[in-house]
Amino acid sequence: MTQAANIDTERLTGLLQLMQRIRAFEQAAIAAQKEGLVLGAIHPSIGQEAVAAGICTNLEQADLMLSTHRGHGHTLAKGADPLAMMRELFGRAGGTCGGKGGSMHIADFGVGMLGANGVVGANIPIATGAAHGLKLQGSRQIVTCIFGDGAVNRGPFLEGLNWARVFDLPVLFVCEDNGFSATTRTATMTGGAGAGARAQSIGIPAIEVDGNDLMAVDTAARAAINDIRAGMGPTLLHAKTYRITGHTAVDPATYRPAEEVEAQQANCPIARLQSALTLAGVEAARLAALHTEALHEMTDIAAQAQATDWPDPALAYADVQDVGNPAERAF
Ligand SMILES: Cc1ncc(C[n+]2csc(CCOP(=O)(O)OP(=O)(O)O)c2C)c(N)n1
Repeated sequence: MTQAANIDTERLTGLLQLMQRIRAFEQAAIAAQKEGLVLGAIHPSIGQEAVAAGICTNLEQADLMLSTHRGHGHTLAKGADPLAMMRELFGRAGGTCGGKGGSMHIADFGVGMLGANGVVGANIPIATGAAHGLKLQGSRQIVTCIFGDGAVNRGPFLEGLNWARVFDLPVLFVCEDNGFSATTRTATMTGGAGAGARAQSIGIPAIEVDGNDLMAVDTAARAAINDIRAGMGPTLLHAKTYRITGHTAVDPATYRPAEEVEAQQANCPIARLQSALTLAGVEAARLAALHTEALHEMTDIAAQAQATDWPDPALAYADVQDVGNPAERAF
């Protein structure tokens, strides 16, 4: 009650709107996947929206970010255009990567989004390298690197965090811990206490936060980002959350009990922030309108993406790393 009375309702309503837009984008993408419109897999982050919103609201547009195979929310929260993102999922012209990358490779350098990454943990050393570059340039920008709890069990986690500590690099590592590594409970394959404990063993401060509590993520991220920008080197934020949908849009997620998912639906960050805002006096009708507007916006965006041309075949080899005649070499 006390906390609800003191909150900045305008700012938090804006963040609720962002979370609704992220969820609606993914719901539209899931519907499109079922119609066969999406090329390649998509990995929804439904239930995890507070991590994206709570962190990105404290970043500047020039700050850099790297994400995972589950990166739609992070990318939208960083400021990418949802129509360009949807076109990318549909493989169309005007997609963030010209329709060649798909869901797992969305990048938009214009808003500092250096890329989602389908290789688990591979974004960590890339983020560290980007942060090293910023430090050498004397920039005030920082890098945020978001990865899942499964990535903590891969070598690049140790390598990237160690390098970041040794060179005091401006990077916020975020373990977005949804409890699962694809379809396996991460606890069954992780020694010790996981992300935070491992970061601390390397000398990196770690903060654990309820990743379904937007206000808690916002507060923790702001403090960490201020410290990093002030030159204190890396921090790790361990945000505990839950993925309500399956691993991919077509995964029925039979590896977990229905009661667990039901309980988590009530605990979802959107429901929780809505309750807090209602308690603080924001009209229920205003909050409900955010939901409806987001659904309309993203349904319309999916229709626009579907109506967009396919990319010009002449551009097939533009902007790809391989030069010369890759098709010939491949066969
Ligand atoms: C190096 C590598 N190994 C395995 C995979 C297959 N894979 C895709 S997602 C995933 C689980 C990753 O777990 P986590 O980082 O916790 O993310 P989550 O999907 O649970 O959100 C795995 C093993 C991969 N993409 N890359």
